[in-house]
Amino acid sequence: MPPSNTKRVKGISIYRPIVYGNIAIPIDPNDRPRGMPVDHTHQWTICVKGVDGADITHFIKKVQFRLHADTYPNALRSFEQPPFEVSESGWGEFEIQIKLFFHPESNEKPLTLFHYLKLHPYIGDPEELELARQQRRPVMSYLYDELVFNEPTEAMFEILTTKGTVKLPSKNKAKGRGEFVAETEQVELDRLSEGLRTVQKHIEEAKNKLAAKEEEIKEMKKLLDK
Ligand code: SLL
Repeated sequence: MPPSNTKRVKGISIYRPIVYGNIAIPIDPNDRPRGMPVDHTHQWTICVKGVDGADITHFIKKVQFRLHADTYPNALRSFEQPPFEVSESGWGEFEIQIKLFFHPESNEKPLTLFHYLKLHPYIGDPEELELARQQRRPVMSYLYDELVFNEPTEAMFEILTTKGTVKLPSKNKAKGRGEFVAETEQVELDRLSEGLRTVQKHIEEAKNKLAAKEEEIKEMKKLLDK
């Protein structure tokens, strides 16, 4: 019998990390991309993706981004394949509704997330912010989140535990459900802390790079002042 789309696996939650948000790059007025309206100040991309390029297509079927309908034509942008992202240009910040659709096996309703498109740097040392603006540094606003499949359907449990990066050793197949679940949870925990460590490492590396660049800028400024 194929695993059920309705019967749920009791007492278990499966987490899957995602990252969503935007990067915005200020347009150089002296090097404006051809055909771009003169009032557009930024090019930006909003996306939903897995951590470290991890596949999310085995649980996400479709992603819809709802842009500012008064100013963007075809404000609803849908994607059924990765990359789940919209690249646009514009002049203003606004809230983007992101709707995630799951595969029918999951029997889950779509999930709506909100992301405020960020174009401008606001927080930080005023001098640094001014410098960031002058140098047209890219602005980023991303969020790490975890989707929780609470008591997933048997079919979704099967998908989540066999597709993507979690591969259960085949010896599990012969076991009773009790042991199977306990081991799966341990695999999940290991995976999550591994994921968290990877994200923390990325943040740390990005911070170090930024600090080094800022140091370079300071040195350059000193030279200029001489
Ligand atoms: C507001 N926050 O509440 C603003 C809306 C909309 C930004 C900002 C459109 C670009 C284009 C654009 O940048 N919209 O005209 O193609 O009023």
